[in-house]
Amino acid sequence: MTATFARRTLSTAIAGATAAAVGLGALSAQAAQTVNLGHTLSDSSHYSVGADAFKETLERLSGGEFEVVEHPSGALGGERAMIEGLQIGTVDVVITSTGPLGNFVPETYVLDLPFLFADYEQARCTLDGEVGQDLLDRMGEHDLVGLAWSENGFRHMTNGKRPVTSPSDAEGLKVRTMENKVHMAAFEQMGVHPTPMAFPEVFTALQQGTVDGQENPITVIVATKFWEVQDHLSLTGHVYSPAAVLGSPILLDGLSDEQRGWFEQAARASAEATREEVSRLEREGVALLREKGMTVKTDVDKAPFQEAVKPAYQIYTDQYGSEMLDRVRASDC
Ligand code: EAX
Repeated sequence: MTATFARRTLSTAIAGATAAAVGLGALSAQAAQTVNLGHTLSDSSHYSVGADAFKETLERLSGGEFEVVEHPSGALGGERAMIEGLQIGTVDVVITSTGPLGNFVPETYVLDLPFLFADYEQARCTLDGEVGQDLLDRMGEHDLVGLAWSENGFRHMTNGKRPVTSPSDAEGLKVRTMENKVHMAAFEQMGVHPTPMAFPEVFTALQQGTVDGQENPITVIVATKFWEVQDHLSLTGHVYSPAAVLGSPILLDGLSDEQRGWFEQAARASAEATREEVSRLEREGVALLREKGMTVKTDVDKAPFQEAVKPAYQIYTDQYGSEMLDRVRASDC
């Protein structure tokens, strides 16, 4: 090897190493890790308010180490598909109702019992307490990370056929339900024909008359413009619908405690922002829906509905036992 050749090789090697170091430095300063967050509702919904809060909080706490990309409107699929995505790591964070969650974490079915909670205060208090935390923890046994309880709202019935103020008015209607055994059992008791369906298909199914009605909180009815395909809304408030902020164990199990803490804080900020938006829509949503042309029955006597769906409790406890239900009832909320 000649001296000249050796020098050139050395200087080339140094130049290469320097370029690599500069490149790596620039990369670590720039390359935030992408966090894909999905939900089924529109970008004007209470879930999007929660997704924005999650993004803002995680990016701020992590100093830009993570970048959250929001995928609203079911762009990553329905809620069941997204929960499966969390388990296999194709989605990182999901805001979802408990609709399909019991299929994965049966302990959460207790929350889907009709008329379990009397009002928002009681539901939020229960989810923020020991029972709620236990349910979040148990998600870890089913390849999911329970980050926080958020909110969808009390569900009400809409349909395109007739005003509903009693279970007998609802009898015979074909109603889209979530893919949830407890909800389906309750609606069967009421005499309606439950048709389980993923949320992204619901608008078209109503438009085409595949089903007569559906049930969802004011929040969802507003965000999805259901007034375009449904004339009648009855404030049945037949069940409280929680939402959960869930993470993928594939992402979260690889993080440090500090990083995981940022995700938990972001999820709590998301839940808080969502609950505020739910409360706002509870105050203002009905007037908006009337303006859009829906007839709204606010004077619904809940007692006959409550009576009609009572057997759903027995069906639930026969299959899942009464431990969780007893704990919800025994809580101080
Ligand atoms: O979570 O499926 C439903 O009706 C849900 O309420 C909706 O996807 C929001």
